[in-house]
Amino acid sequence: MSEQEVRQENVRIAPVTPRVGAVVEGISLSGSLDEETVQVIREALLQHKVLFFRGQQHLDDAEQEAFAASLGDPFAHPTVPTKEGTGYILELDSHHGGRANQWHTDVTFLDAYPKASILRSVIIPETGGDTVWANTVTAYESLPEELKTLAEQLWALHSNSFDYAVPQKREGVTVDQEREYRERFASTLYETEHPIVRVIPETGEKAIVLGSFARRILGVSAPESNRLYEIFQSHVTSLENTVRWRWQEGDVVIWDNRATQHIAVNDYGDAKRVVRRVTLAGDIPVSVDGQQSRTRYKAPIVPVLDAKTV
Ligand SMILES: O=C(O)CCC(=O)C(=O)O
Ligand SMILES: [Fe+2]
Repeated sequence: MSEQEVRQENVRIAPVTPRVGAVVEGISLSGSLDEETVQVIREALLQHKVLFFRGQQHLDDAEQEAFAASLGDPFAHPTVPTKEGTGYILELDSHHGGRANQWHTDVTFLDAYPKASILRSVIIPETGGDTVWANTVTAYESLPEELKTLAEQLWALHSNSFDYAVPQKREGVTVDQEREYRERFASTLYETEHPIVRVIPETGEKAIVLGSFARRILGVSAPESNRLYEIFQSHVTSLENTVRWRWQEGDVVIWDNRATQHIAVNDYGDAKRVVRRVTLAGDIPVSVDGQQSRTRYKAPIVPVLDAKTV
């Protein structure tokens, strides 16, 4: 056991990298964990930001939801219907366009976006389909002081809109699958302003809030917005701030969605990959100077998409 590993009765928490991610052994996840064990998970999540649990094949959809309910308040995706027969499960199936192959934090187009996500692997390709997480707190901390000060003053507009004019042919995804996915995802359009740096209430840590739902940095021109985005986002995706997970079926990963971004590597062609997620309700982010995020716009939209645009 390395010095960093922690033993709590039968529970072992071993960091995967110094900055982000830890493997948790000795907990069989369910809806009937005692409060002490749930507290161990909560504290480990605050510390490591991403927790990996192997061998949780015993979980079915209902038990994943029950576990989620013991950790927080399950929260259904605002636009994508939950899997049939479940209250909260979002299924991502590679054969139906479900490939999260851009860096993002879940659902940041809402003001109170989820606090945590719990992802269970169901079908995993023989090779490929890893997921990478980045610690957005260490990303903030890695900025030079001058850029920290700048980031703390900036806000960004986040939206779930797709840019239908931009061709986005994803490997392994047919035109019909892309259409089906986009139509569901953006059935209601949201636009929300978040500070680029939020303060996490429990720890006081500062985290960068960007990722692929961030459309524009406010108060600067579009080219300036693009350049500034690149500067801050490059600290998020810097390899030092990331951890990459090679999935096995039955794995469960929990991430602090306020302190991370993630991306599912789209390197497995048309192989089948299915993962199921439950998110937990979060609170409205607060900037370093105490202002809250705000939703500016919310309306149903009729998507316009034809085969030429995909
Ligand atoms: O497919 C994955 O590994 C990640 C999917 C994702 O972005 C999510 O569940 O929030
Ligand atoms: Fe995600």
